[in-house]
Amino acid sequence: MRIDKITFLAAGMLFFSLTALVFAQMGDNELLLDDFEGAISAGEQGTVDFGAGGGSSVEVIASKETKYRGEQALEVKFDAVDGGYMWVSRGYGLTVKGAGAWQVEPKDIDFTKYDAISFYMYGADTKTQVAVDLVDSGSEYWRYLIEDDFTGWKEFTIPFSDFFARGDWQPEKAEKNTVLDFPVKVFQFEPRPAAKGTLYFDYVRLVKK
Ligand SMILES: [Ca+2]
Ligand SMILES: [Ca+2]
Repeated sequence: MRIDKITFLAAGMLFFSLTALVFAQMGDNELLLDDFEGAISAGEQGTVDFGAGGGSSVEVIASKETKYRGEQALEVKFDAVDGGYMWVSRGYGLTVKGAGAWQVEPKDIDFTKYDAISFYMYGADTKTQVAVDLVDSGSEYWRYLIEDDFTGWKEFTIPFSDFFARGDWQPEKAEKNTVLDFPVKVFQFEPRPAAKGTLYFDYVRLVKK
């Protein structure tokens, strides 16, 4: 009886140690920012800050069918015309307050642990570029361009050092110091003109490359 009890205790301790180790490693190397679960809705009371101008248009909904992880992904149906623009943003300090729906708030993230952002995009093979923007703590907009030249899910991991400060546009209030100031508080996607199609995004993380 005694041996059984010790064996049981030892097995239990081993299990908890391994579980703790796995969680510790996940915590060190990667942090889930956004899985696009829960309500995905439009408008000022919505949960995604998105819109378009200059003749372009964009619609954003939750996709239950095409998803990479969990119950759903972010579906972005767009028509990007020459001279137009659009944005699809999740994060903090935006006009749409409900877009601040990350798994963890920027102020609680130790950005020294991570050096890249990672996410999955389901391509539409439109041959257009998709701008991936980060907004830093001084409201400065940073950009990296990826190609929509594939179909199906593809993972992108973009080092912070590969982003460039946008020269085409910055908000009035931005501290335009061309330094990526942490914490980053917003990520956003913009399919660039001219193209029309549907893209999906899922499983946005901070990672250590
Ligand atoms: Ca998801
Ligand atoms: Ca800055």
